[in-house]
Parts: sequence; structure tokens; C-alpha cells
Amino acid sequence: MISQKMEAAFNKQIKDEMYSSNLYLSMVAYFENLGLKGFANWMRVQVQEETAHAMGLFDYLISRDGKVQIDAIDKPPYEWSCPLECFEAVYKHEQLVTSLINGLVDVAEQEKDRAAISFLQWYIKEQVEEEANCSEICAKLRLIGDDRHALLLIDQELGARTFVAPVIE
Ligand code: OFO
Repeated sequence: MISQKMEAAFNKQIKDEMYSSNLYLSMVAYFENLGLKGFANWMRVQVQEETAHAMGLFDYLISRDGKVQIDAIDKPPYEWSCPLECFEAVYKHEQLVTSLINGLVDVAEQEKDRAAISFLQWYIKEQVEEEANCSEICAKLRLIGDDRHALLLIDQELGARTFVAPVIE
């Protein structure tokens, strides 16, 4: 069993993870339109990761005999002025997600739900990696400035990213 408050908090996070997935899908389209296939590939992997994050919460809620309720998600933005602005938006968004995960842990602590606190440790660690990944790409994009050749090298690098289904437990 899971408390109603915890159930509502998990459902909200499922919705927020699906928003993340849609936001990154919007960024896939942005980079595809620019012809930056490697950047688009990186975002495609991100879409898969966010969906996996949502499904991890979904399956956990079910395993606790909770009721999953799928909510409507807001329309994400679809235009950015340049790749750096887009990645800065990713970084900012991941910082927001970190605060949402921390808030979810706060609810678990208030509810004295030790199982949920333990389960959410994976998400806390994941956010450290998520923030580090996009912060590193932002730094590279700042470094290269208007160098188009260097941009294509980064595109090649990001094109090598592959999705590895996370084991969330
Ligand atoms: Fe990007 O980590 Fe989930 O939302």
C-alpha cells in the first residue's frame, strides 16, 4: 500500500517525466531541421531515457498497489536561437527536475515511506549525471563560439550516443 499523498506525488512526477520526454522530442525536431543529426540523436536518446524514468515510477506505483493516473502535459517550446541556447534550456530543465525529485523525497520523508525513500535514491543519483552531461555540452558549445567546423565535430560526437535501458530498482 502507498499513502494517497505519496500516490499523488508519484503521479505528478510521472507527468513531469513525460513532459521532459516531450520537451526533448521537440528538441529532436529542432536539431533535425538544422541538419545536426548528431545533436538530434543525443536528444532521441534523451527522449527514451525520460520515458524510462516515467515508466520506472509507473511500475513502482503499481507494485505498491497505487493507482496510476495519466495527466495531460503542457506543450513544450519548439524554437531556440542556437544549439547553445537549446542546451542551456536542457541544463535549466534538469536543474528543475532535480528540485522536483528532491520534493518527491521530501513527501516520502513526511509520509515516513522508507521503501519510497530507498527507491528514489536511483533518481537522485541519475540527476547528478543528467546535470553533469548537459553542463559539459554547454561548456563545449561556449568554448567553440561560432566555429562551425568544431560544431560539426561535436555533432559527430553526440551522434555516437546510444540508449541503454536503465535498471531502476
Ligand atoms: Fe532528465 O531526468 Fe528524468 O526528468
